[in-house]
Amino acid sequence: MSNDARDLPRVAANGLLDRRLFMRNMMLGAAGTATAGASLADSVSTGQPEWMLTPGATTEDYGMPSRFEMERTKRWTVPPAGQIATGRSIAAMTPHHMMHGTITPGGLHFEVNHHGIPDIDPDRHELIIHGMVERPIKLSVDALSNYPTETHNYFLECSGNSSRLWADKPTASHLDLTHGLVSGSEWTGVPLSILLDEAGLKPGAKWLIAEGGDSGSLSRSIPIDKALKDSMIALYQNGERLRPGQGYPIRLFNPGFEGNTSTKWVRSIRVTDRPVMSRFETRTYTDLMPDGKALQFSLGMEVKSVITRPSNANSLPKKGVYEVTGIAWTGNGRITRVEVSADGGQTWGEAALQGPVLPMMLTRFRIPWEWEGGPAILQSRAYDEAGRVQPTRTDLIAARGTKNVYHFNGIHSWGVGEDGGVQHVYA
Ligand SMILES: Nc1nc2c(c(=O)[nH]1)N[C@H]1C(S)=C(S)[C@@H](COP(=O)(O)O)O[C@H]1N2
Ligand SMILES: [Mo]
Repeated sequence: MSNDARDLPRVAANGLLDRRLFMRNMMLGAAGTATAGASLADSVSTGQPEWMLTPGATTEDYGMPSRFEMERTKRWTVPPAGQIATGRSIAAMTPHHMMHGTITPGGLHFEVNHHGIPDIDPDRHELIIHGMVERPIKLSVDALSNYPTETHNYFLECSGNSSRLWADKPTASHLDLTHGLVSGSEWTGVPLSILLDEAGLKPGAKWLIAEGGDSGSLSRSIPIDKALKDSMIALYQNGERLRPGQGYPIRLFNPGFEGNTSTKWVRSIRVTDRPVMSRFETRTYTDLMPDGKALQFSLGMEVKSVITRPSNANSLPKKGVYEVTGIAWTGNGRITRVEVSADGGQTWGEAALQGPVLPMMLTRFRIPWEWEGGPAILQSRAYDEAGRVQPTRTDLIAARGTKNVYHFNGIHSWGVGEDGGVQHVYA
């Protein structure tokens, strides 16, 4: 095989290479340094670090990540960790520049808590299903745990994710701040249809109002069709019980819908014939259009993607071949294709998708790219099985104006400078 990147098959301008090159193990410019055989063997017998000299720690009841990882792999929190919230909400953003694969570790899942995280005793928490039902039911967490469960990998995205990208100028340079309010997990829970069936829906039941057990009890109205299709009362996340910030001990989970409908710490589900018009669906979470009217119940999340590496957090140390990778997702089902551009959207190359590609879950994409040392603008564009394509920022704004703060799904651009620095730009 040739060692010269110039011989590698190009699929788009400014250095984008064929996605199949990874399978042929042709990563050039990799970081490993070759040392002569003899000196390498020496270092194995002489270079013993202190942790090899005495027996190590014992095991723990509940294991934690390495203290080195705890130190460097952090969510971006607002307000910063340890400070007292003065505003209404507290958020934590997933550091996607440090993530690989598609599952977000529990401790790094994003969080939006409008009224803090309640410290709920699972033995005292109950879910009540009432309203337009034949038989209202009350379920303890224990009782819920005995129902049949389903397990699915799903993304969860706050509709306010990427809201800064509506601004005139690229204000937030960091990936955490622009795309940190989306995460992916394996969720296990009881299908809501089973519980609604047990309660028995009365004729005319069209919506349900889910209310959380936090002090401000966030409530949202959810169409009954969605609830019967694939909503669940989630108990487990990535095999363990939900984390407190994710709704411990139980949360509603509406796959593909905007995050705020997935009521955490859920304690009441009331079946009704109409939406309740709670403040979270009138004052908050509506989308103001250019004509001054507001879209309401814009519940589904649209097709979207972002390059997570390189990003502002990883500049390019030298010319060479790099993996450009990122995540794509859509509330409409599966991602079917992701393209990457290195010239600001003039030419595009198809990225490889990491399988299995699951509906309403993060899909990782990657493509090899040779950075020749000149300026570049890296972008990704996702397609889904509903035939939707991620719009350019310009097209999105032409359609929706800039009065709105939610549901930004436009193409994101990373500008690469001649010094290898990477920064968020508008292209
Ligand atoms: N009870 C309750 N549920 C809630 C919230 C909340 O503040 N209280 N925040 C909502 C918002 S705005 C989002 S985006 C998601 C975030 O879920 P996560 O914190 O598990 O990522 O939870 C939703 N459910
Ligand atoms: Mo949200």
